[in-house]
Amino acid sequence: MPGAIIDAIETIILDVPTIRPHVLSVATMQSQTIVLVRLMCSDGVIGYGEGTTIGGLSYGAESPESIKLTIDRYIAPVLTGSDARPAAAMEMLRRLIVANHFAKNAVETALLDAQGKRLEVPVSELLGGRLHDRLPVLWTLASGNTERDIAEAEDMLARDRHHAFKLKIGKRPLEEDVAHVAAIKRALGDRASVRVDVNQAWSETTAMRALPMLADAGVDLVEQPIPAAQSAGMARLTARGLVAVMADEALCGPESGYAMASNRSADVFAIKIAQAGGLFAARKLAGIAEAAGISLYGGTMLEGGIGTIASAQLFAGFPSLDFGTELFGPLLLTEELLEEPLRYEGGYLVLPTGPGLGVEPSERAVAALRRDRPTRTTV
Ligand code: MUC
Ligand code: MG
Repeated sequence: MPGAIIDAIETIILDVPTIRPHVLSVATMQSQTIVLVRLMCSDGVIGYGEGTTIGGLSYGAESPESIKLTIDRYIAPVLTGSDARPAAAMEMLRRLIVANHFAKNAVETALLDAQGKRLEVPVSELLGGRLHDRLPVLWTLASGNTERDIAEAEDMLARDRHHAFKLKIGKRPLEEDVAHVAAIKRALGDRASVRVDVNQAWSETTAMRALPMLADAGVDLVEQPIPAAQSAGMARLTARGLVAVMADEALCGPESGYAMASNRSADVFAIKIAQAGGLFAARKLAGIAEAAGISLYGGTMLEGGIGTIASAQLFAGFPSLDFGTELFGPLLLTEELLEEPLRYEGGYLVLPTGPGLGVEPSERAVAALRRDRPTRTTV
């Protein structure tokens, strides 16, 4: 079936302040950097994608600048002049370019947005159809200060915006972190689920000591407590059965998921479209988890509106998301980046119904926040 051709791919870096410092064990974010991808096709359709990471190179192997460079220098020359259908384009990239999952995901998102617009269906329909019209969304408390975190959580509960909270720990000594977590859980009681994300900061010995303390404090979930490469250690922590253990950084596509599932190295998988290398790969990863009886959680790389909705379009097709999602990225930013803001209501993100991603970037915001001129690669 002859179809549209990819005419040009453009990348633009946006720097967007956060509403407060976001303190993780690996970095303190004062702003988020977004690589916006604009993919122009021969039928006039334009698709958008987005690449983000956390704290430059402190979270993973791709930085915003490397995502942009990979797309401009390697991906765009391969794709321009080629079939715009997502599966064909992504298969070509898979064969010609290794790794670079965040860059590939940004481009795949733009391809899917364009294909959905072309066929006049939401991206979720391209993936088989949605099972949910809205997704539960937690909020991350990461101001670095216990009282401020409690006040923030109380405000979220009072406004009925979130009913579950993730705390970023691992930067301070264990006893201090546990005191911080316990104080927040005590203040919130049964009104909210409290989880922690350690972002790989602990040794297995520290994590073994931490699990019973966190279970006693009432924590529901412990995310990536030890380094991503230590899957045997993750299996030993999971086997303790004290509190659910979730893999995040350890999951970089279906193959890593298969290895983790085979060894029961986690109770829960955080599914991130960027880390997996795109929506197709993330869907395969989720399938492995489902087959292994591992629960699903919808993760984020603190994307803006485009990446957040791309994730939501995929997650809306998952039969169950036992631990909900963390698709709150746009709410952490001071600026609105979309023409129409996303709808967050009663602890949920409501999925848009329009074709493609169902959202469009605000050209005014792009003009105001862009770091420099866009780079455009044409046929
Ligand atoms: C991570 O490691 O999960 C997601 C939420 C948040 O606050 O940070 C991210 C990254
Ligand atoms: Mg995490």
